[in-house]
Amino acid sequence: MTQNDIRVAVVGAGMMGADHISRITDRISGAVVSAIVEPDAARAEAAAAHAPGAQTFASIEDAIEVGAADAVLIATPGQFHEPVIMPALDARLPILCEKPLTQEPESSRRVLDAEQKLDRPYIQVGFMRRFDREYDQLRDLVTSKDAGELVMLRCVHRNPNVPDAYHQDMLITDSVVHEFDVAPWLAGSDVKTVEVKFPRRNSLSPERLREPILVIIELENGVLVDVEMNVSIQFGYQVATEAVFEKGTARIGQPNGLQRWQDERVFQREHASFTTRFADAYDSEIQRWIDAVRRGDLIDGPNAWDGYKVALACEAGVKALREGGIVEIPHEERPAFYA
Ligand code: ISE
Repeated sequence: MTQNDIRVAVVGAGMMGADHISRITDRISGAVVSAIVEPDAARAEAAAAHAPGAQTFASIEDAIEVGAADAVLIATPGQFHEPVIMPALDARLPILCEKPLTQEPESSRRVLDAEQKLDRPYIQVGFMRRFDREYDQLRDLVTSKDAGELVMLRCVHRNPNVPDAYHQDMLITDSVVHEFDVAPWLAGSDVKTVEVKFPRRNSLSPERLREPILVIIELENGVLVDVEMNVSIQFGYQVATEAVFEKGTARIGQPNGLQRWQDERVFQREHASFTTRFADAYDSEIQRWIDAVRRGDLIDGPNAWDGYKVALACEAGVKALREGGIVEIPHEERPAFYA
């Protein structure tokens, strides 16, 4: 640790929190994990083993009270985000909040209201796909108009399996949440409507889930996005997009690396989890956030308004999933505070 290192409190030491703790300790420059906030003592202790010198706390308030951190990284489940964001905002600490910002538009609005009382945005939302090199290249292609206007995005989002706690609505709130952020970012336009279709059910899905699903998203500029959301595909983790332009197409997220031919077969490795598929994107996201905090810009990525728009899209998505039909989201202007 150097004197100028940003002291980060990581809140939540589950899978994502532990991943970020190792990342900050081993790969990020200019930052150190100074505090681990986790009510489960055994979990906190296990996480602290990867963060030399970090103190452990049962609540964010305790960590703030003793001035244990300069910035806060929130990696708890979504329903616990607001109670951590509010005291951190009060203490004027820059925040990187894992997706979602909060789980419903009402709580996201409360966060926006609290943040807009400050001088500028303090909250960055952890939509890591925006930091993936190929997504970035695709966005450049869209804005360059080299292939003409973008007309469609065809997305696949496939998980080999999901934990027991994953329930039906999470197809939208935990998984398609990423497309609700990244598709508008790629296409430069907000979500207008959401519809969910059910193909034949995968008999290998856990009994509580009816999936895969096909989510059809219309953006305000007319671009149509379809997402195959699949959480029992068994073979591996795959997130890919084909963009259809007026004069051509482009694909990202194709398998890469060594190809092997043997015994009349062709092999190529596929990811098993988002932690490896997006490892470089997470590294870049956290490094850029730390650099922004050190510069005094505080954030460098999706802000709380983006998080709020995604919460609106998720609410529409859950309604479409439960009740069917095409669910519309009323247009709202982005406040100048979040320009
Ligand atoms: C998980 O929570 C994530 O955020 C992953 O990126 C996503 O692919 C997965 O479906 C979610 O469960």
